[in-house]
Amino acid sequence: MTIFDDVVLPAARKTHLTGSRPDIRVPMREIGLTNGAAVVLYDTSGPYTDPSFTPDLAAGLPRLRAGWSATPGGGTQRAHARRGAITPEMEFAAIREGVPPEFVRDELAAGRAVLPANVNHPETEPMVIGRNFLVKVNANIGNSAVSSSIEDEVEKMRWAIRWGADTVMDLSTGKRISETREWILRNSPVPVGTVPIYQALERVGGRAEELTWEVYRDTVIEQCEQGVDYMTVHAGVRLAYVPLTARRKTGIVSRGGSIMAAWCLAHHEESFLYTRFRELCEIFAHYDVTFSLGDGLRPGSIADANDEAQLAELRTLGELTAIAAEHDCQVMVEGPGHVPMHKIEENVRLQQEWCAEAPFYTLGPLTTDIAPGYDHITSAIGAAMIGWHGTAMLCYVTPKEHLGLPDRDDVKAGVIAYKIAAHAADLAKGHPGAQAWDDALSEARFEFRWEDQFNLALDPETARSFHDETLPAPAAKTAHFCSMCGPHFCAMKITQDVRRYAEEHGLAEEDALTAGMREKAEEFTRRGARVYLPIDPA
Ligand code: IRN
Ligand code: FE2
Repeated sequence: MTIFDDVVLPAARKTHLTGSRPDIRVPMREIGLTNGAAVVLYDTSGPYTDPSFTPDLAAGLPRLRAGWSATPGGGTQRAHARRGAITPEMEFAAIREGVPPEFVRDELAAGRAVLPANVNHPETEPMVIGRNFLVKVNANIGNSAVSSSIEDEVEKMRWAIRWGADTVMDLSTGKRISETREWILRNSPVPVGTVPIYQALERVGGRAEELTWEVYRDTVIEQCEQGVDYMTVHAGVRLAYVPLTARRKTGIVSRGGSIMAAWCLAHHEESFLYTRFRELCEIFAHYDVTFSLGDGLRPGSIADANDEAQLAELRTLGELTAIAAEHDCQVMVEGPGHVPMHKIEENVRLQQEWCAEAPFYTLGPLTTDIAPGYDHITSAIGAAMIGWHGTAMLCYVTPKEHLGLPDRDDVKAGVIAYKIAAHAADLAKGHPGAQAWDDALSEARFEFRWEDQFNLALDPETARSFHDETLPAPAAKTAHFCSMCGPHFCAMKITQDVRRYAEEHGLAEEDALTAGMREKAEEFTRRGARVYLPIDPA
């Protein structure tokens, strides 16, 4: 993996929208078009895509929020929102979303949205997660005991946000966990999430039964001090629910969930995450770390979707959401997993009902189990649907899911698949402004502005290289066809011909179609009534 290559996207320029004070500078991505127009897009990529920025991993990113008010013990974003205050973080996030800051404040106060921003992560560019905002995408990175280095993980973060990941989670379980996380945090312009039980388990030599509240608490505090913005806590895996998984087809598939289930069984005791939850709330509130209440009992197969174990845990997550609210903690609730399409909507409905509309954050879900190697696709289908029904953030799944640790290409494939799902959901939800991007791309396509079509694409390089595989000549970039249909059968070209014909002959478009059709029919017969014409060298 090379560090800091290919950072700048073609025809993209970093612009900034300034807020009510000069240090609120919100980065946006402006794509310049060949017709002189420009399209401005939400930008997660941080200073890395700014050509004037020289990255220095050891020094870390500029501390954007340093002069802002967030301090340990100074109150969470939710607490500020509840007393009616608009913080610079809220204003920043509002500008990004194109909504009034009051709206962000009200959604945070209601617990319908979260703004994950640990007071010790000044490098982060504030963003908001909630069903009334753009659907967000999380990319998981992190090493395992058998694979990859610190540089690789920092590069994966940078790579994931280049393609549009809104947050990253560092799920490292291997060597040098703290050090890896420190490098990621100091260089991450997006919120960073973790699952602290993984590191706590390392500290007790991988023996789940030796975990204690104290080991866990100290791990959490260390991560809070470093600046982790949100943490997955599997506090809904209660002792009584573990037997509910016994007859499942795939048992417990959550890593954190299985650790806590093992602890509960070994001690035959209620989970310390559940019994000590209020103490945890105090710690989270002090640093403004956002809860991501883990779905430790999520279904791991189509057969187990929406079963008793899953729903019992969800009810408990609702109870914990209410407790966290008493402490002004920000809360998201995690969801599945593997769910067939007809059972997806129920997941959102029950979560919203039982968890006081707290933002839902789901892993996919995979809509079928038959395609290992393609689970970014099986799950992007579910992600699009669940996002449409109101899920606020989608945790990506890469093609390596169930098979191995994702590499650079897998991270890209996963993020792109999930950006498609999230944007499709934004469109279906009628999010104001979401369609402007589609419209700009469609216009470029219809007008054969190939360069614009590439540059507006989620993945410009791939679009361009696919086109150039068959028509690499520069002249083809202005041609009114591509190699899919060839010059004589391009529907868009024919439509344009019809329109021109109508204009020239003073006809309405429909009459032109009829007249044009007649002419085309004659031409067709004249040319020998063959569908596939010999290649026209002209
Ligand atoms: C998201 C929704 N449900 C689970 N997730 C993510 O799955 C969670 O945030 C974490 O990044 C990852 C692994 O969690 P488990 O397997 O420990 O539950
Ligand atoms: Fe799975």
